[in-house]
Amino acid sequence: MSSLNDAKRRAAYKAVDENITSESKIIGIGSGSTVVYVIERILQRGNLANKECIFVPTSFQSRLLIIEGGLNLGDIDQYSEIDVTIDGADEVDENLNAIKGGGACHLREKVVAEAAKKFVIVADYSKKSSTLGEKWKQGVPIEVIPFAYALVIPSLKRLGCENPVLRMAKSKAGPVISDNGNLIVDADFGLIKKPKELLEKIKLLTGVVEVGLFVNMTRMVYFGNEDGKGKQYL
Ligand code: ABF
Repeated sequence: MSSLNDAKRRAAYKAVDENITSESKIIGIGSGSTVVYVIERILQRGNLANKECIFVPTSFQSRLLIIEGGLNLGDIDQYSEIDVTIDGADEVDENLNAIKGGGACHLREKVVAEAAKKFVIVADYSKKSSTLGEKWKQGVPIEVIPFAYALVIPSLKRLGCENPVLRMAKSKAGPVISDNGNLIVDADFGLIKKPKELLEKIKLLTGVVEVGLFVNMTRMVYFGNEDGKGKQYL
């Protein structure tokens, strides 16, 4: 089996080649390491092809990728009708539902995904599962307003998560703060057989801003399998 980086690159290249056409003018750019290869492939098309396009970021990281690539940066307020958004994921099940937010960016990612006519995921084959929670063991990422943190923890326990964890910065000096100034709580619910049901329950909790479960949103997933057969779509 090829290396994961080869798979990321293959998934990203194929997703760009098959989904960013001459008709694609407003393009949502996700976050994470696989998306770096999406920008790489877009830049290979050449400036002329990119000149007419506007690229809408989903995070500080993707904003930097767009700027450093010399691409036209667009604001979601100006370009809220996006032709295609390409983003990464932490895990994808056989119905193309995804866990996202390992990078603490899932709120803006979900906004830019929802604004797109077509939402496409690029994720190496290690992210492919039959059921969410099978491989991704860090829990469902949940963005929470700081004021409500102490309320959300017991609420998540009542929903069945034994140990909701406040995501700390690598230095452990303090919590991860999202681009929106909120906290991230990772809540492990084990195997998630009914992602839509769980998403709805968590989303209703007071103080929860957004949940890293992307349900019934994804048109197509590229896993970058060597034989190219990794592509799945609904
Ligand atoms: C972002 O990229 C996040 O939603 C997700 O957690 C992460 C996946 O990162 P990578 O592409 O590096 O695996 O889309």
